[in-house]
Amino acid sequence: MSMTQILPIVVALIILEMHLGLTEDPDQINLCLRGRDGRDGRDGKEGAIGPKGEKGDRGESVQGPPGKAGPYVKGEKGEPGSPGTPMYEKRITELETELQKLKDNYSVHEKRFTFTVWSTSGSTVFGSRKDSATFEEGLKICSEAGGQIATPKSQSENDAIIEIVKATNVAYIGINDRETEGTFVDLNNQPLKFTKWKTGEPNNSANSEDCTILLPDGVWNDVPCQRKYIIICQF
Ligand SMILES: [Ca+2]
Ligand SMILES: [Ca+2]
Repeated sequence: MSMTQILPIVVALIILEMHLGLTEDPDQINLCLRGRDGRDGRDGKEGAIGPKGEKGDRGESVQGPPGKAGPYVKGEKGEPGSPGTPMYEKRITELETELQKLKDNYSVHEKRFTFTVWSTSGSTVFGSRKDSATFEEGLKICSEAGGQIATPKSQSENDAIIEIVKATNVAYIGINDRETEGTFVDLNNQPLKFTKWKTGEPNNSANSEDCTILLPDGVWNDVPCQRKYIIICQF
């Protein structure tokens, strides 16, 4: 074998020896055996569009700041008001009203002072000035004195009225059936809870008896309202 044929073989052995002798690192050995990594390949194509995401939470409502005030617009001038009442005129009117009330009150008491016969039952006071009048006139006499025609609601009140009747003779009481024939009521149109009718009464004699009198013996009789009897008032 000539030198020309031997030399490549020697060089190859030397290179092999260099790799085997210089490093024992397996990676270096593999590198020598596998050669170097190639270049990175090109980027791939874009993937398909993914599914739609879930609906997000509802946004929070936030009130904005107030707007600017509108423009000032002057209205038309109003009509003049009615003149005011001076304070002293107002006070005079108030005093006149109070004076009239006092006069009315005094008038009631003035009439009551003219009553000459009195009796009582509990807190109820009966009085008469011995007027003879129709039932209608009697209503007015008692009203002007601040009362009503005497209307007994118990034996005690009936007895108290009898005291006056004995001194004045027969007197009206407030019992009547002017509204409904045969249905006797008091002056407030309330049904009676106490009665003291004379035997055979009320008989509505001649179909014309709608008012009632109290007789001296304490019993009642229906009579025509136009007749005049003593008026007894209660307060
Ligand atoms: Ca009658
Ligand atoms: Ca009668």
